[in-house]
Amino acid sequence: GPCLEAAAPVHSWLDAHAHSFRHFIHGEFVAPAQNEYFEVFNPATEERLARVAHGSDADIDQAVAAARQALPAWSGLSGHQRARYLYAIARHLQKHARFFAVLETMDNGKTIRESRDIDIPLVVRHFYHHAGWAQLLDSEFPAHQAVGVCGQIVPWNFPLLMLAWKVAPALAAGNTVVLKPAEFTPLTALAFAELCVEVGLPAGVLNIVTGDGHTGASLVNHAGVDKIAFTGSTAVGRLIRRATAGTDKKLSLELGGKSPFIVFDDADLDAAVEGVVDSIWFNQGQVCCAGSRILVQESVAARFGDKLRARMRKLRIGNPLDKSNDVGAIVDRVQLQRIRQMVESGRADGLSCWQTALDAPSSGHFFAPTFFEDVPAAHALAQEEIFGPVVISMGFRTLDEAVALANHSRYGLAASLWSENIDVCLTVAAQLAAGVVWVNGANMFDAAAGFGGYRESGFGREGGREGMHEYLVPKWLHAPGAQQAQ
Ligand code: TXE
Repeated sequence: GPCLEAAAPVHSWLDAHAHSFRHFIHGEFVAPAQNEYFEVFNPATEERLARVAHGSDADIDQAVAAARQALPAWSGLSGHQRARYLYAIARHLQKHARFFAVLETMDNGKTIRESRDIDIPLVVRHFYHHAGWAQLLDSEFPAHQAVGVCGQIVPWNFPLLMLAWKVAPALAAGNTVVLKPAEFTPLTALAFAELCVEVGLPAGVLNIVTGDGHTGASLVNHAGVDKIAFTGSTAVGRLIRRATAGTDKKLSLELGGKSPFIVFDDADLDAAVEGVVDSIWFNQGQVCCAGSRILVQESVAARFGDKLRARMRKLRIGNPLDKSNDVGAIVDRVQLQRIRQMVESGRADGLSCWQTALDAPSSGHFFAPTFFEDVPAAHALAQEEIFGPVVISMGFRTLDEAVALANHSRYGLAASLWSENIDVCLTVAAQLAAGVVWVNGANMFDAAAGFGGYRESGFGREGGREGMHEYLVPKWLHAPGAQQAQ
């Protein structure tokens, strides 16, 4: 029978808020200026979870003013003092880890196994890691200062993790923040705001304005913002790049991908098949660095295809709160529709399409794991980001052909290489246009590793030392005698 994670703590939290949430500005929950709200649903059940404030220009203005006001005191603290807040946030997240995991699963549709074992532990790790950077700031970045007020816009696929990737380095470096969560998944960010109150983070250091693309655009266009950090679609990334061109705003973009997953003939094929599971069925394929394009050496292609289908038959799809399920729900009806259309167009073009049986609740937004074999490299399914549980494959003969196919993309986020020959992996890795390369693995993240793309996958890095540079500006200070004066 099903082994369900208890949803009661989240239900009582929602009840305690009367299923209604306001913006978080200057340390308080503030009603939206225009009194507009939007609804948030659980995509696995279509249950309405809450109504959430819809941010207007006036709300963004108020949040930016709060961040501006808090900036001198916050950036004036020593790194060591800021580190204490980040450590406290990490500890509190750890304490409430199960609550955040369940809330994330109910808001987003991802399986509880994933939010419990991957998302929330990575969030905690991210705050610990950046507490470390804050502590070392004066010795590691002696001639730098904070950028200022940062506008951060995050997507719905890893709501709290994307918040952590952006908020942790920004605060560590002494910036203040206005964050705009994605409209499908704002709830963990709001619970995080409560946690910041609990740890005594000074008012205005982190502000959260909920809303949609209009709210995001209002943040991008606000003259009081010094930096924009965005993760989301390439189309919106392009709009933001245009909107910030000719301004003095610093910008980092983490956009789409169509990452190659390359299987050489000497690979451990069973391990590679498990790699595909981590690559494309993790988070229902709604992952910017998903290995959505399998390139497989022709001599092993048929065997690999058989093994993959056999593994797909064992995937369990359904209620994300059921601890035994591998694949949960698609975040929203709109996304489900996009995935359906792309799969239908592939079928209409006569491509070979294989799907698992789908035995999932009919009320939720579920989609069966799908495998298109032998897709021509120029076909839309081989070029466009599907952002769903859909993988395609194509064959190659030589190493050079593998590299050429892998780089035949406007994206360049990640790549995954499978071979028992490390020379092959290193030779290929050196030639790929990809910001992240995994050898005999997929979707491995670490707070210490700078994550980001080449080409239309964006620019800037999140995590590690490179990530800190996104939130600092260098300053060469020439002051003879200053050493003695101290
Ligand atoms: O993304 P959007 P959507 C890709 C994926 C997916 C497609 C559409 O292929 O199918 O994008 O998803 C905010 N100015 N990715 O439409 O619109 C928006 O409110 C400022 C890849 O949901 O890019 C949300 O907070 N902000 C991806 C965030 O941008 C704007 C993750 C992302 O939403 C805005 C998500 C505007 N004009 C989708 N318009 C990844 N790289 O991980 C929207 N937003």
